[in-house]
Formats: sequence, structure tokens, C-alpha cells
Amino acid sequence: MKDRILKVLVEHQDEYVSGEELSRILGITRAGIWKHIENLRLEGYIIESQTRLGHKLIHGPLNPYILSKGLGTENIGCNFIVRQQLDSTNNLAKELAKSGVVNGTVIVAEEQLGGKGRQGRNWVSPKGGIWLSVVLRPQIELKDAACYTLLTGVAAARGLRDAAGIEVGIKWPNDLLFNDKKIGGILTEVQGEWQAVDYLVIGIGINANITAEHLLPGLNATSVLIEKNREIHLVRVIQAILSHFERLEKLLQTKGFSAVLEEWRELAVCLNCEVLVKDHSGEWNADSIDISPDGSLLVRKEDGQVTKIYSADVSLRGREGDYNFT
Ligand code: BT5
Repeated sequence: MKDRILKVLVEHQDEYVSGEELSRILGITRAGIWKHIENLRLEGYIIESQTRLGHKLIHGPLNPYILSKGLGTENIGCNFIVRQQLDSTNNLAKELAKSGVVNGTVIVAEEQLGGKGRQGRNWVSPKGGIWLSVVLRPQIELKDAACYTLLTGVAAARGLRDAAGIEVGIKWPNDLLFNDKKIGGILTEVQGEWQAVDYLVIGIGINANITAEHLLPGLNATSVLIEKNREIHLVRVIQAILSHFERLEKLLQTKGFSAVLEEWRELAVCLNCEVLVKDHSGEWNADSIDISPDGSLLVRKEDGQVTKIYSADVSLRGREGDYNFT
């Protein structure tokens, strides 16, 4: 019942719904409505109640109704699962994907206790950030799964630019940077066989409304709050990211990966510069040249040899620390 009340309040956001109207829609007494509204308040929802006007939702924790309202996508976000706390949204997404959850399901957590980066690294995820995972079932081969990390980088950067007004850039393969500091990251996990992907879980982490003391000093990280000195509207940013994601997936299907890469290039902050690469062979210096049609990074080594990097950590020499090598 509490959820049904919440749904009605979300549908009428920015206006009052009278107690009488609520009890008519939901078929319970006005006293019952009061009790549930009190419970919603205890969960952190700010609901304004006026004797003559009724109840109006002002603000509250993330929830599926608020995230769905006005989203306007066809598939991405057709199903939201929201938790106050999780170990990792990617972990829950993988479990749900295994048990058949629908394509486009999005898992959101207010806080992660065991947020993950690549190669088992930790991802600091306190309250105030955007921590979400998308479950996708694309008809692609395993080798093409990495394209989705680049596509997601574009979606996240564009979503942040549109809905939070912050000029975030992308660093190959999975970093979102602002002023050469990490403001977000992407973790793509894949299940399938060589010929056919079963599902992809794409995790997006963004340091949104996070204060400096929550980001460990050695991280070379920043947040939108630190940079802009104001809180951003998490729901609007999540929705903007998801709608860009859906747009880019359609672009991928209709025009091919090269069309996505064109947008990626516009947002990239790691091209035509000196980079330090760390891969299975060790650490080496290079100049980044371009992104290849297959999504690998094209670099020129110090001996002049031009090569493609498929899997590595890259840092911008003289601009960032080695934070992501830990
Ligand atoms: C990433 O890994 O950048 C992927 C981050 C993905 C996080 C999302 S949140 C939702 C979903 N659920 C999850 O559990 N994960 C995804 P990588 O490139 O390996 O970078 C990890 C490194 O970034 C760490 O070793 C730290 O040095 C640094 N780091 C950790 N937390 C950070 C933060 N909040 N902001 C900036 N840097 C951070």
C-alpha cells in the first residue's frame, strides 16, 4: 500500500493530492493514508501535507516510480530495481540476468559496500553517487562486447553534460574525467560463448553529490559537487544517461560502431597526447593517435612502431597520477 501511495504521489509530483482523493483511489481510510505517509517519511521521503490541499511529494530517496516518470525510453529502464544499499549493482545485475530478467533492466543503489572496478579493484561508492547497472541481451559476438564500454562512456559523458552542465571527458577505455581527475568509471561484465553473448552487465559509477572527505586523497578523483559546488539532480542525470544509452544503441544497430566512435572522438580527452600504458607486458610510454574501428586504442611507441591496445590501463603523462594502477 505504501508503494501504491508513493506511486500516486509521484504521478502527481509538483501538486497536492487530497487525502480524500488518495483514499478513493486506493480504497482505504484517510487515517490509513496518514499512517502510510508517516511511514514514507520515516524512509526519508519529504512529503508536505496541508490540511485543505492534501499531500505533495517534495523529495525522497531514489525509487522506481520517480526514475521511470518521464524517462521516455523504450527498453532501457523498462524495469528498475532500486536498493538503498548493495554490495555491488553489477553483482545483483548478474544474478538477475542469470535468472532471466528482461533486457534493459536497470539496478540502482544509493550506496555500495563492495563496489568493483576492473580486475577486482575497489570502487568507492558512498551515498550521493550514481551507482547503477544495465542488463543487456544484445545479439553480438563476444569479441564485440568491449564496444559497449565505449558506447556507455559516451552516454554517461553526454548525460552529465546535458543534465548536470559539467563538461566531462572520456579516457580510453572506461574512465570519465574532469580536469584530468576521475569523476566516474564503467565496468562491463559479459557472459556468453565466442559466437553469442548471453548477457552484458554494464556498470556506471559517477561521483555526483560526494564531498571530498569521501574520496580518498590518493585517488586523483573528483566529484560534480566538488567541481561545481552544488548538488545535482540524480534522477535527471540518470534519465539523461539512460536515454543517451538507448539512442546510441540504436545508432550502433542502424549506422554501425563507426557512428558511435565519431561521438566518442568528440568527447575523448586521451587522443594526440603522451600516455603511459600498463598492460600484461609492463609499463611503457607512447603517443596516442586515434581510436581504431574495432575500439582499440592506436598508439605510437617510443621506437616509432604503431600498435593497437586492446586491454590496458592508460594514464595521461604529466596530467594524472598513477592512481588507476593500484
Ligand atoms: C572503474 O574501474 O573505473 C569501474 C568503476 C565502475 C563502478 C560501477 S558503480 C556501479 C557498478 N557496480 C560496481 O560494483 N561497479 C560499477 P577501474 O578503471 O579499474 O578503476 C578503479 C580504480 O579507480 C581504483 O583502483 C581506484 O584507484 C580508483 N577509484 C576507486 N573508487 C573511485 C571513485 N569513486 N572515484 C574515482 N576513482 C576511484
